[in-house]
Amino acid sequence: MTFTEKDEALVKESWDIMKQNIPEYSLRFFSIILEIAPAAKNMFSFLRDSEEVLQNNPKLKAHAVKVFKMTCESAIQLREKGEVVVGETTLKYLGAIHLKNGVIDPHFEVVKQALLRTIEEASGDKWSEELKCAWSVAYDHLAAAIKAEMKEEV
Ligand code: HEM
Ligand code: ISQ
Repeated sequence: MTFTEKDEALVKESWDIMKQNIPEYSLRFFSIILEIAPAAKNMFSFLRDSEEVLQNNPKLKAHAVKVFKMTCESAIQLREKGEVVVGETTLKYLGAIHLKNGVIDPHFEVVKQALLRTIEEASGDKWSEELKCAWSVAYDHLAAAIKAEMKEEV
């Protein structure tokens, strides 16, 4: 599938909406992950180590934002270059972090569903099949790059 200028615009537009309320959407994103896979909670050090409720967790917010931002950047790259190029060190680092925390392939589907649902809620009547498809494609490319790196680490 080619990633068109329109796809890129769709992704950027919904990211702009999300940016207006980062605390709400990052919390929502994470809550949906835990709804689908409650056991995932123990994987996140910022939850293990703190008694703080999700709402006030600055680390959660910062992490969730990175995930959205990276997916958004991968959309831009897909359109510009036709592939996702994450910096070599970043990718190695992400591969290692996820491997270390016990992330396995099926988890990526959970995070994908949570990401899409968050965007669906955030974008309201702007939500469409096209928008969903654009984010899915961008996410899948990014996820594939991280998964590949995780396999190399073994
Ligand atoms: C950490 C991105 C998929 C679980 C991180 C970090 C980023 C990130 C940026 C923070 C690294 C740091 O700054 O220290 C992504 C992206 C993903 C993805 C872009 C998909 C395309 C997943 C999946 C899981 C997961 C599928 C499984 C539930 C974790 C965990 C950490 C982490 C447990 C460590 C958090 C901590 O304890 O500090 N991820 N991630 N990630 N991610 Fe992901
Ligand atoms: C890290 N990796 C994937 C998804 C996440 C969601 C919220 C916080 C951190 C995350």
